[in-house]
Amino acid sequence: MNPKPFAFEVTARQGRARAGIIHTPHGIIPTPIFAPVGTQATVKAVTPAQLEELGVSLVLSNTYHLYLRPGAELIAELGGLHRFMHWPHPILTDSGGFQVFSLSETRQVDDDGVTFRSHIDGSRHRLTPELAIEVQEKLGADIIMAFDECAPPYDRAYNERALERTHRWAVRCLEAHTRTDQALFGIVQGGVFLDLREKSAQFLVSLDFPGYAIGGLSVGETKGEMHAVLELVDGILPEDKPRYLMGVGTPQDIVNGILRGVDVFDCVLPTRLARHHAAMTRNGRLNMMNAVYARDPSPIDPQCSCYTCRNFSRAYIRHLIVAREMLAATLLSIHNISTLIQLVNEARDAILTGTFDQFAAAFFALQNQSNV
Ligand code: PRF
Ligand code: ZN
Repeated sequence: MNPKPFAFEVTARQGRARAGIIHTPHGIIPTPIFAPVGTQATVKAVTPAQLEELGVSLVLSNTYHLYLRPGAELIAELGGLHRFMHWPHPILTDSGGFQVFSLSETRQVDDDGVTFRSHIDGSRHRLTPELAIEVQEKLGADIIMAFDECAPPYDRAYNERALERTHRWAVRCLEAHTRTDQALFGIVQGGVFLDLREKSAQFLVSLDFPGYAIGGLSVGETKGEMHAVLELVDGILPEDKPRYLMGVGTPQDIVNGILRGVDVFDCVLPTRLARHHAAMTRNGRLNMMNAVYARDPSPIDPQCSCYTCRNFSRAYIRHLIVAREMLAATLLSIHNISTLIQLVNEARDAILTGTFDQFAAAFFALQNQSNV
């Protein structure tokens, strides 16, 4: 038993890649890990029992959405988020900063916080670092996030201002945070500007967070710029703390992130693509509505061991989509999440056995093949 409610150990390394274990009050998270997103306290179309069968060890949820509906007090009254959504394993909540900026049309940022209108009913709200922490304490996730401002990646002046604000907010989040059974992660920002990223990482390291997220990536910058930021930040963040790359989730980005020292990923991609009839495989996406699958008896991906691929044909899944049956979204979500879980599991095994270089080379060779 680990005496501390939250701890991280690195168990193997290969180059910058690391395999490790995050200990939380609701169980362990082996890393590298992919966390599916349950924005509204549900991973869309998938039950917790199905997530368990998939081997999911961490689910992400959103402060912004749950604060607006049904409200943090209600969730606290019903025993907290784990109990409310019947997910007794680790949960991470995002702070709401990013969602206010991406979902709410009218919003005003000032040094104290953000005023915005609800995307649900247009009502006016104000989120501050203190309130973001208060809400996350009521929800009760194992890992909670600092309240940050994610600026457009190429706007230098905006990034400078947003960074100062994000840093002051990080200090206020630490001061507001009282629950000792939750780990509060700081978020590195700074757009594509390496000097700002360096400043941000160094400042947050000086505050000694139990873990660090890298925000403001996968928001329109190039892959090369994302990799440069990850490499820079990898050299500054402490090796004995987990690193979380927020909102990143294509198979390619995940392998590239692991290669550059990232431990945790989350993304809506597998579940969102599933609702748009797309199946993710390691060498590309398949549109399962395509008529070529009408009589295809094979599974989506013959290499995949998920519940969907073990039991259902492409023809059946196409039929469900064409007939507008809800099970289509469930079976595709299961397969897509499983693809990413199997990917990080194999990456972890490869790091543990010292074969990650070969694993990554084989993975990228497959990409090149499928693109010709
Ligand atoms: N900040 C927060 N959440 C996020 C991001 C961020 O920059 C991103 C960017 N990819 C996704 N989710 N708080
Ligand atoms: Zn599958």
